[in-house]
Amino acid sequence: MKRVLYQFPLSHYCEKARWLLDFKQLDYEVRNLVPATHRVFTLLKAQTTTVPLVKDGQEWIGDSTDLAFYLDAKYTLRPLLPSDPQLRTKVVMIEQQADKAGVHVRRYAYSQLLQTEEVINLLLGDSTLVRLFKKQLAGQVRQGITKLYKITPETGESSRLKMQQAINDFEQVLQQNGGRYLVGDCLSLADIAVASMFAPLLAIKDTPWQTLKPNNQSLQQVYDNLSQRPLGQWITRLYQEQRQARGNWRG
Ligand SMILES: N[C@@H](CCC(=O)N[C@@H](CS)C(=O)NCC(=O)O)C(=O)O
Repeated sequence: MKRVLYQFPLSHYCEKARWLLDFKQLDYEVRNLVPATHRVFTLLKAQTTTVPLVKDGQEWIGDSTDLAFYLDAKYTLRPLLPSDPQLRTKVVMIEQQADKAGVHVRRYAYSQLLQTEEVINLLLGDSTLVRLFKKQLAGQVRQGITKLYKITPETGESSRLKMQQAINDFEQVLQQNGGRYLVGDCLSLADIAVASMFAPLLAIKDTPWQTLKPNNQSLQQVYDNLSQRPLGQWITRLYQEQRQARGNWRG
C-alpha cells in the first residue's frame, strides 16, 4: 500500500516530516490539502486538526514528533534517535524546544508576509477551484490564519524576540557539541527539527521558501542576521550536505 504525506507546502512542520521520511529513504507521495478545509480530512482520518499527516499502510500518524518515533520503531535502519539514554533524552528535549520555536517563527513570518502574493500562492496551490475563486479564498485564508495563530504586529514582535532567544540557545548547544551536530556525532531528530523550523528564514534553494523575499526592513534584518550567524550557516550547510532537497515539497 502506498505511503502518503498530506501537507501544506509552506509548513515547516511538513518540511520536518518530509526530511524524516527522506532520511529514512522511504518512498512516499505528497498530497497538498487546502488550509481550513483540510480539517474535515485530518479529523476524520486521525482525529487531528493539523498537518503533516502521514498514511503508512493502515497507520495514520498525525504529528511530526509522533512520526519520528513511529518511523524509528518501524524502520530501524538509519536511526533518528540515539540508543544511548542520555543522548536520546537530549535529542527529545531539543526537538521539543525546536517545535516550540517553530510556533514563533511561523507567527513572526506570517506577521510580515501573510499579505504577499507568494504566500497566498504557496498556501492555496494552483487547482482549478483556486483559480476560479482565488480572491475570495485568499481573503478567507488570510483571515483564518490571522485568527488561528493570533497574528498582530504586537504578537509578531514578541515572537521575533522569542525566536531570537531560541536562536541563541540552539547556537550555544551547537557550539558546545563541536559545531557539527546538536547531539552526538551524527545527524539526529534534533538537527532535523531545528533546521526545519528555521529554514523558512533562510530562503534556501529548492525549499518552499525560496521565493519568499524580505519585503521590509525588519524581515531583511532577521534574514541577514540569521544567515550570518553560526546557526544559520550550519542550517544552510546541513541543507547542502545532508538534505538533498528534491523539490518534492510541491506535491
Ligand atoms: N505539533 C504539530 C504541529 C503541526 C502544525 O502546527 N501544523 C500547522 C501548519 S504549520 C497546521 O496544520 N495548522 C492548521 C490548523 O491548525 O488548522 C506537528 O509537529 O506536527
